[in-house]
Amino acid sequence: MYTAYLADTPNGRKIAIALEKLELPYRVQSVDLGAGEQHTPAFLRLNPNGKIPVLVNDHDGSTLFESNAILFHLATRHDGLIPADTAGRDTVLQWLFLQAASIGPMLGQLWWFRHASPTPNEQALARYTKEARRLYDVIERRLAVTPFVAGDAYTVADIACWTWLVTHDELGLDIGAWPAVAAWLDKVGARPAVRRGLVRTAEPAHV
Ligand SMILES: N[C@@H](CCC(=O)N[C@@H](CS)C(=O)NCC(=O)O)C(=O)O
Repeated sequence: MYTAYLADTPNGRKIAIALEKLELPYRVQSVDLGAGEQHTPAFLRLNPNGKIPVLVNDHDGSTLFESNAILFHLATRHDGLIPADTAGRDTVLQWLFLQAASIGPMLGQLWWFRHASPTPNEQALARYTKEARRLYDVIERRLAVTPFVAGDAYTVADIACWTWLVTHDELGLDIGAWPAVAAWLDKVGARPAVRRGLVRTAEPAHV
């Protein structure tokens, strides 16, 4: 049994989607980011970085933070979300790092300057819109040659990228500019485990 400390955000949604796909038992512990629960001493003991998600293995008490580290951990211990061969795993890691290092931070900044900044900042909006568009271009080029982000099979790299790239409307980006990404977003979004994971993340109080 796992306890997943989550909020209904792109990085939180990843974990429930993976746990659903792997059919692992877990409970969602909702973290109220608006109330600052991620900064409490109890939470900082789980993640000194003060961010969700965190996954606790209730069996041995071990904890993991960083969403893509959690995805990789789960995928390498259970069948179904990563290739068995080392070259295939390298490719998955490559896309997981790109998501964590670029897609998450750039789209996250764009969201903040559009929806949370107390003062308008046209330069920041222009900069992060340009960089977000460039990253959609990167995934468009990739999906023009492979059906999934890391190659022929659906992997944790798709989960990591999907929860972010699916937020295009909130970011003011017209997905029509990226037809391969749009088709992949629909294809991944229709997967039953993705739908279940989104429900579990959105309604943690009920589970
Ligand atoms: N690189 C981290 C980023 C985690 C992250 O930014 N989490 C956000 C929610 S998506 C958060 O906890 N924000 C609250 C805060 O920064 O105070 C990961 O992939 O887990």
